[in-house]
Amino acid sequence: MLLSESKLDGKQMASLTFFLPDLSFLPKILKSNDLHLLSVFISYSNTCCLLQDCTFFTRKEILRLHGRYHEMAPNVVPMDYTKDPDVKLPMQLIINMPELKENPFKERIVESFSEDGEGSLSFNDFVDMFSVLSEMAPRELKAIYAFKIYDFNTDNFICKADLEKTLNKLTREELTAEEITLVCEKVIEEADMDGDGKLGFADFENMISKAPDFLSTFHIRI
Ligand SMILES: [Ca+2]
Ligand SMILES: [Ca+2]
Repeated sequence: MLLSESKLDGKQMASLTFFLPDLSFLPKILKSNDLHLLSVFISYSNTCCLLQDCTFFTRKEILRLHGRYHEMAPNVVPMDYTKDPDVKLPMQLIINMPELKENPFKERIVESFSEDGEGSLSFNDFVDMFSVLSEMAPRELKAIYAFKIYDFNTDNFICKADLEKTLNKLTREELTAEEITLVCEKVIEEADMDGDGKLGFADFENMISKAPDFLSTFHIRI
């Protein structure tokens, strides 16, 4: 359903406009120009905003996250955020956190949450990242970011080359190149519902709905 096709009543519109300005995820989704992602996101963000003020963390957890962010670069990150400082930490610092260090997708994860697209994270980006990766984040939101993470060349599709990279990381290069190619062809053949030879978000969503455990690996505790 495209956003423009949705028939919202006045009350729903009011709740949308109430929630939208606070959504720090939104610019990134909008950048992808994908209305399907946007409409999926809005329906879920409404639910989660009602629950917990747009992040899945309590105030105490956010303070703890800030402690972690601060300790990576005490000279750069201020303790006082009331003046809205323009501070970003480079990817290299973030991917060395114990929570991410062993993750084969660590660079892609950080890139996917980086507002500047270069892998640097502001504190907001940092909170978004751990929020989506937390166990409380809804499956649909995790699916949106999983798709972004596996879309290595950021063209809004998961093609054979993206899948090959994913598989190489997952199997730590235990499969031969031929085996990888075969598996990728098979995955695309089975999941490509509209027959364009690559996986759009709808194909991907459908594929992971058949693999209930798929997103359970998408959790990080902090
Ligand atoms: Ca791609
Ligand atoms: Ca397709």
